[in-house]
Amino acid sequence: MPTLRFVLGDQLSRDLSSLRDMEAGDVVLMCEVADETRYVRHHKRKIAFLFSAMRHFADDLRDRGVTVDYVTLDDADNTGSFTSELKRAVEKHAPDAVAVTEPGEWRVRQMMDDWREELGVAVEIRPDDRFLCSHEKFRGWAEGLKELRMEYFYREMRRSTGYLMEGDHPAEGKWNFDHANREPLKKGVEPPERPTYAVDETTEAVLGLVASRVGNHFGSLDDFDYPVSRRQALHYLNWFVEEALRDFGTYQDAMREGAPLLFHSHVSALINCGLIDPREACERAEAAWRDGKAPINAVEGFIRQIMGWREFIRGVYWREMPGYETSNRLDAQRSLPDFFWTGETDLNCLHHCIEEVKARAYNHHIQRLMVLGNFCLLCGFDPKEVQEWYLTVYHDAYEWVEMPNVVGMILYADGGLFASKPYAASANYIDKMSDYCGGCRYSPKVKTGEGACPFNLLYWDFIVRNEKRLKGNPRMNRTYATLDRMDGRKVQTIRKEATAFLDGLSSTGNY
Ligand code: FAD
Ligand code: DLZ
Ligand code: SF4
Repeated sequence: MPTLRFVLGDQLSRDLSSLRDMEAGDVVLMCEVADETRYVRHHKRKIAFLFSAMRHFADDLRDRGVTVDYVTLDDADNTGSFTSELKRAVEKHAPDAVAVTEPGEWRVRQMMDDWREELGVAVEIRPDDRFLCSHEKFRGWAEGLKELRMEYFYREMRRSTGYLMEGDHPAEGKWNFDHANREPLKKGVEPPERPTYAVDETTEAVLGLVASRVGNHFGSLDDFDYPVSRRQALHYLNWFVEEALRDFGTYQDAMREGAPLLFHSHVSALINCGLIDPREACERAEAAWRDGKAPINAVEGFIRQIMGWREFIRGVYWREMPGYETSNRLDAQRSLPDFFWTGETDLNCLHHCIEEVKARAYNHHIQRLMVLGNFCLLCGFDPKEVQEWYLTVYHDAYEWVEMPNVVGMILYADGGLFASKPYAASANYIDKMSDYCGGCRYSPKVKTGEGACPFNLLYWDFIVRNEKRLKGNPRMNRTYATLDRMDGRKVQTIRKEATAFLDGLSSTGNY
């Protein structure tokens, strides 16, 4: 038999490098394996989404005449890991060679590097060129730089891809329209109604399997309505471009109780597993701008997230691994509290974000960054525990994208490799950008004493606690100048109340 082509769960792209040169007689291997469901205890909804998407992708391949060896999680012969399943398939199909596309995670790359020796057959590991920036290109760009700044990387990407360029110049004269993308949601502005996708037989079977095998994992399977096939994913992307993109920019940072998706695309899980190509997402958005259907601040903002941040984050991961996962430059040691798993907290903003992630395996960027992430930073939660939480709860989470966002962006645990200062904020930011505070037992305006918002106490406690580490940063000058002017007794009160709050957090580690 010529070639066995092993496709992983986040490689569901017809034009994948390992599928490109298919010949008659080749077999595609796909497998649902227990090890992947439990290296962290992924949200049930993420596993159900991915298994259903894998099964639909296998059916698509079969419809095109491809032979697929698909191993389900409940197959009696399933041995439970990528390596043992590949070994079994090699024995069964006796291929001349195995072809794979490089994986998204370091731990899987290590497995792949051992396969040649373990399997006794040629294994070709091909680049994942679904990303617009190769490892070599990113390393070349980053070479010699002490600090990596996404904005400069992004400009290079704009130039090299030609997206939103008019000759040598950025469209409408500016690289970045972020200043127009910070509006809170006004009363009366309603997000559009989303398309939903009915549960078919394949998804039904997977939901049952997930409930029976990993029913004790975090989150809910109820009301599953997310796209699971290439056709549905494309429909969802097109819907976003037509109906939500125009307001995506303006309200990108806004938060509203009971409106988890707002004008966000909600396509990260579809891009990350391969059902949507990042290029087609950028191209459709750019076409909407050229056709006058969406303004530049929205389209530039969307393309920057995908072609800028997404590619940059992946570049950081592969450049910094291994070792990046243990970064802890602020020496944060506190355990994550139980309420991150239960949602049972009287901090209204955190309560809503956690309830939403339990229900949908999704929060939008500002909830991840400025509510949950900000709280983790201010409290000094252990970066390893925070990484595990973020990798567990989101349906779009893979280590290559989760880790730099957690270690570098929210926790400043890499000492500022790509963030020029910690994203630390008091309650004022959350109050300005959301309606959470109105329904909270705390007040964002109260700084100490009865009713004081814990974010206010924790913010200054964080600033004082990390003074030695952060004071030299020019971008922190104003903050430390304010601290220097603060009354010493007030600082003492803040620290005492912050400590009492932190000591009151329960972390049993039972979740
Ligand atoms: P939109 O707001 O509509 O943005 C469009 C697209 O841009 C996203 O679909 C995504 O592909 C890309 N994007 C935007 N911001 C980022 C970013 N910072 N890094 C990489 N891609 C980005 N994204 C993941 O895909 N997986 C993760 O595990 C993940 N973990 C995160 C952890 C933290 C602490 C933070 C702050 C962000 C994380 N993000 C992660 C990035 C971002 O929050 C999500 O991509 C986004 O919220 C997904 O929702 P959306 O599709 O509606 O995105
Ligand atoms: C996330 C995930 C899960 C839960 N299960 C599987 C699986 O059973 N089979 C599979 O091929 N892939 C799965 N994945 C995605 C992999 O974890 C992902 O391919 C690696 O982390 C590399 O990025
Ligand atoms: Fe969150 Fe504080 Fe606002 Fe309550 S008052 S919702 S805890 S920011």
